[in-house]
Amino acid sequence: MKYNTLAPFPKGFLWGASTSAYQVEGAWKEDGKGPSVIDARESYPEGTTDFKVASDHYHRYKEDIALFAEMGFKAYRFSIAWTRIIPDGDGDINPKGIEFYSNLIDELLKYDIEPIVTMYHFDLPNALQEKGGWSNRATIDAFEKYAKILFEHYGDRVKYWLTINEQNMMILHGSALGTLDPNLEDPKKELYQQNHHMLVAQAKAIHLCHELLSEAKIGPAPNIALIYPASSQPEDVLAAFNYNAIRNWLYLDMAVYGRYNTTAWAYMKEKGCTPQIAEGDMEILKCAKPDFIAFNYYTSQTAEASRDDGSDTAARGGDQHLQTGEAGVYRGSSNPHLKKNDFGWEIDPVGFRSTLREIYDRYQLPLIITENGLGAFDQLEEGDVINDDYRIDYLKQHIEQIQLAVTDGVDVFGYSPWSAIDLISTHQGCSKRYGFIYVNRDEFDLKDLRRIRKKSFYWYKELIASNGEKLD
Ligand code: BGP
Repeated sequence: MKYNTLAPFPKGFLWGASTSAYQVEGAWKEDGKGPSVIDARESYPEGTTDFKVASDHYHRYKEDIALFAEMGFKAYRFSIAWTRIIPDGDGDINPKGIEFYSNLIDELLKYDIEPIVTMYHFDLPNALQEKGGWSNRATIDAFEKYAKILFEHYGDRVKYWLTINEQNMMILHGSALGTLDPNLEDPKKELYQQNHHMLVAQAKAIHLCHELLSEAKIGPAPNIALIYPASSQPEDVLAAFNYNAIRNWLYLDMAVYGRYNTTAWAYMKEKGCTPQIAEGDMEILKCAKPDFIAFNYYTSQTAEASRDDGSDTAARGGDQHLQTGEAGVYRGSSNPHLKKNDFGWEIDPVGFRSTLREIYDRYQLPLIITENGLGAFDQLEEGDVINDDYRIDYLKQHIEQIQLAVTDGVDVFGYSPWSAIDLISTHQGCSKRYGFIYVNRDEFDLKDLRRIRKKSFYWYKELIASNGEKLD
């Protein structure tokens, strides 16, 4: 639809940006923090750093938040490291961990920045992983206990809660994200059992949040990307339906309606990986009602009919860690109409609008985008200048599409791109930068870690000040 006049961004729109604990904080074993599965990782892709120091946000959060405030952030999405709060995931509370996030939240509120808290962003306590991680039902109880502690300590100040970051990526790319034991005999069966446990844990957290905090809002935070069929050939269209169901709707249908998506269930049955459902699980899943949907969007994806000849798997946009395609289900495909970023990820702003519309049509809940952004090799030029026009361009094109979606009638209440400040990429080191603020370090040379405003910093500041009107 083409409009003569666009609807403005809603008043009070939450402009901000995101980070996650293990990617930004550093201080990996300070002040009583326990090891997470990320800390327990033994190897990293060649030439990339570990997460021990990251951007040293743990020690510099005041300086960082002052910069966020200078940009005019209305919100900041960050995650809490479970292992700072409960070092072994299930035992005693670590007062220093409680104190750190309490101070961080107070610092945000000092500048009227709304904290948006992700409760769990990939960094499961390693002590729980050693006891089976999400394969073990006890992890559901541990998560509920952890959630209760967060609500009790921060619920007076935090209004927006996100349960689990990108659960769908943990299931689809479990081996890349380190949540899956690679030696398992039947990894897929195990993954969908883990998935079920995470869904139950999420439902319990949603329920608890509503019980304890009358003012708070809580929602899931998957990575949702609309899947296009590679052509209008009916078999390609069906393949896209399959992948949409397995990648996207499985997670949201459960979070919102408390039921397994029909196609996804048929897929799990065919693959012999339907989870064991304990008595009472479906009731718990059914009664948890999220207040909104948060989702991360980087790009759309494309699928074609499976050829079922062992050649259906393709790397997502050239990223070997993130393969798509599965025999008999769909074949990973690329989209010839889209440009790619430096890392081979396709760029699709229009697909963003379509994704927003599709989610809203399906679930009719307010939406917030909790990740979207461009990873690039930024160059620090003389005089502390970073001309990241490509990032501005990416963000601008995506923000334009949000406004179109708002005009389409989609209820969007915030935009929190990735990332507020440079941090360590999940599996591509710190040279893959996303931030509005440059952190002066290399993969193995920490230099002075000083903060430098990028060109996009000034651009975003103006954009926020105009509530999304001033795009150029
Ligand atoms: C999302 C994760 C983030 C972040 C982002 C960028 O999947 O939620 O933690 O890492 O992707 O991806 P990458 O770091 O691989 O470039």
